[in-house]
Amino acid sequence: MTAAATSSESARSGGDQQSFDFNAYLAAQKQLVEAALDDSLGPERPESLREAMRYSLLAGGKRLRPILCLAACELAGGDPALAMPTAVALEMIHTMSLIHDDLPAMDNDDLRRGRPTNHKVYGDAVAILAGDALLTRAFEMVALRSPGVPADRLLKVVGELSLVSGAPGLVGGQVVDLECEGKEVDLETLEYIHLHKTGALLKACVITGALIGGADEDQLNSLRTYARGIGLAFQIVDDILDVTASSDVLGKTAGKDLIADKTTYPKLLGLEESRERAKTLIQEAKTSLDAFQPANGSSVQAAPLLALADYVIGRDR
Ligand code: GRG
Repeated sequence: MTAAATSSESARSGGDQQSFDFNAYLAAQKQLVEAALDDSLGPERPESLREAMRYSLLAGGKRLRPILCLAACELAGGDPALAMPTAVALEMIHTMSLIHDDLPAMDNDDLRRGRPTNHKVYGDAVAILAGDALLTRAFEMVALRSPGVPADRLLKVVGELSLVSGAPGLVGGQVVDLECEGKEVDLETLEYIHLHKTGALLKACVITGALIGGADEDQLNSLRTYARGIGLAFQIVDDILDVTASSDVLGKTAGKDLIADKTTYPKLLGLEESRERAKTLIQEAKTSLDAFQPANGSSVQAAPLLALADYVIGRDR
């Protein structure tokens, strides 16, 4: 049995979600992910680039994306250890997007994951290139460093990663976000931005994990609904935390949306309605996992993804 599979199973002491120890699960998965991330960047040259890549990739963070990928793989019946290179790839894409998002030409931020942003330490040029190298390394992780996964599944994973990284995903969402700066934005446009900037990558985490685990089309559709719900809810909570939490707790500059007069869910709906909307989305996401419940009503298989949905809404950073 693999290390990744063991940690997930050992978090369950009984047959239902109540007996699933989510904190133990999260801590164990995080530890596995951190080790895999550390392993993913070898003694490559030039040293300056390697240092800049490691600086942001190993700077901490919740590691929600790789953990979602591992959990979806397991839910689909696969060995989560086989999904680890893809989980690492997803965290690399996420980290790349944070490095680029923080650049002066984009959000122009000084603080990320509790430390100075990549460009503040290494300069704009190296920060851009470190992001580029992480993005391309992500594809290498899937195509060249995923032993034991059938090639047809890896090809589908590469397809998902290329869609999410490009115009139909992160880049498209970021461009619309930049174009909307200083303008009145309606709820539909806000949702478009967040489904592309934030939701698309969370969806890719769930779908790639499930593909590696061998999910069928019905299961993938249920997981798409799940991922849409947690993706939007994640961003609503992010907008709420920008107003309610401190920079110390967040590890990034709090209150930036207000200062930049950005359209956010709290700005459009108010704090209370935003919270209600996030709750509804999480409930819908959890319901979509009913397709995975065994006939006896036990939620044992879906326990990690159900608990991760609650985590998305309950998080404080
Ligand atoms: C260059 C191909 C290419 C793409 C980059 C810059 C960009 C295009 C997109 C921006 C995407 C972005 C930064 C979205 C924000 C997503 C978000 C809410 C991030 C915070 O995620 P957390 O809270 O962070 O999970 P940690 O640090 O915990 O991982």
